Amino acid sequence: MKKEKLLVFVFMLVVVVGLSFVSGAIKTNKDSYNNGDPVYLISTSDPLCYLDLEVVKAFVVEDREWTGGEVLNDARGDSSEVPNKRFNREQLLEDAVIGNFDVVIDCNDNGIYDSGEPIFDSGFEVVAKKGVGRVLDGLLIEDFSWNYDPEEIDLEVEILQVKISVANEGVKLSSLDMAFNNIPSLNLQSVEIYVDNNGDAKLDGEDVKIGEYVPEGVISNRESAEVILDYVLNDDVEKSLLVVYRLKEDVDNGKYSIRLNSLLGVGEITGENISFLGLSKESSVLTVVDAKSCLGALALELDPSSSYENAVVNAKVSNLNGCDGFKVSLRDQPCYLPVRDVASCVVKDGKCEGEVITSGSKTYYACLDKNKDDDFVDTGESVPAEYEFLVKEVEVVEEDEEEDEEGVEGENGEGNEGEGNGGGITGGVVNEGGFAGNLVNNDSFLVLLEVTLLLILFVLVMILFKLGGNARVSGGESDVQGLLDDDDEDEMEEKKDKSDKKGNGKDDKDKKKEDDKKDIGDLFDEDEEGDDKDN
Ligand SMILES: [Ca+2]
Ligand SMILES: [Ca+2]
Ligand SMILES: [Ca+2]
Ligand SMILES: [Ca+2]
Repeated sequence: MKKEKLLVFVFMLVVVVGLSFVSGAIKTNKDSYNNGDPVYLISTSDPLCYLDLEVVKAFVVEDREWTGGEVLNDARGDSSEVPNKRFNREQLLEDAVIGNFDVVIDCNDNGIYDSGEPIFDSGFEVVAKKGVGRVLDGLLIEDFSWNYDPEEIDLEVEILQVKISVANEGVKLSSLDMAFNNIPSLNLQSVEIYVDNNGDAKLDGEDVKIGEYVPEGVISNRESAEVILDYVLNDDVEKSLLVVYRLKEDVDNGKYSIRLNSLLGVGEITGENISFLGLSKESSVLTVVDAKSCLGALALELDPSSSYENAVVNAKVSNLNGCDGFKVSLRDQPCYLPVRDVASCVVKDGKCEGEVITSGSKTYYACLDKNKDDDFVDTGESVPAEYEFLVKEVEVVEEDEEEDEEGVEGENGEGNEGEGNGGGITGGVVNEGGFAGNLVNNDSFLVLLEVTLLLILFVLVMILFKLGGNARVSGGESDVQGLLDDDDEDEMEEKKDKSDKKGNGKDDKDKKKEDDKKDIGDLFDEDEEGDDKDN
């Protein structure tokens, strides 16, 4: 019995000693992490498992009570290998997700936790990082003035845009605190907060209202207000908030602005209250001025609206109400263009008149800045009127070609009558050149004609001489004369004379040769006849 008791004792001792070798051999580098953090395993036992293995399998499993025999399901999808020895850092997780976990080393690789295998049973937790919200400057809205305009009712004014974003987790926006700077007290319908989805700092159909403050009565200077918001701002998404005043028609003239003091929300994961960083932010300054008094759609009448000559035209402006004392600019360009007035007038009893000196057909414009915002683009602020410069129908002589032909014949008179008609290019040139021009052109043509005729005559005379022979020269001469006008006869004679003088020496030689062959008497008589004519 003593032996048996001894054996049992020894066995128990071995088990206890064995267990002591494997228990508490592993742990993670921290007990608590944020989502996204890396997680490392530390081994304090060498070896981890009393087996001849280089590496062993490590399981990250959901936290539970372990008694032995539980199946190991790795939270990462698969187990990982770690050295079977003492080590300081082996990465288990790169990017921790939220939860509570234990770590088990499966020494015998059977996918089951066996009693005695290394285990980190107290485990580690991964908790969400608290969101961090920020407010940044948005598009700058310049200080501006506003007045009530019954012809173009617009009571919404955008006064401030800011950008908001949050890191680590989404945030449900809960409230916005703001303080007014009103001189005097502000009479408005509401202050509205929009998510400016198209980021243009203008209220439009893209934008979504997420809260509003409706005051009871007027808001005095330095008063503050809280706007309850309903909007979830997602992690890592930047949005723009737009603060819009919805004014009342009878808001007092004055200067108004607002300051955002705080923006609060609740973390979507952590449930923690989050106060946005980056506040406060001041809005632009709204200056409310007198409501628009000058009303009516500007009308313009030109008297006369057409004429045959440049004239003084009365530009009559009318159809105005409450505009007395306002200046109306009269222009020959559209009102939106930065051009000088051609005339102006000051409204009295809803109308006025200016004198415009016309110069050709034109559109004239009347321009009146009814709402005093330094432009002419608002309702009924500009109007055009047509002025027509009439031209008398003048019969245009379409005889340019005929005129040219007449000019050739030396009849210049009609060409000169074309003054001011502005015919074709040719006509214009003729007119500009006047009589002298025609003379030059016709002269050169006449000279050309004369030279041509003389050349023909010369040739004919030469033929005559060649044909001379036995033919009767007197007969040939009469034939030639039959071909010519009476007018040209003298010129022919003159030319012939010149030719005779030039060719005298040669002619004499020819004559001597011919004398030898032909009847000398006949030729001699002919020469004498020609000489007699010249004389
Ligand atoms: Ca096992
Ligand atoms: Ca546990
Ligand atoms: Ca917008
Ligand atoms: Ca205007």
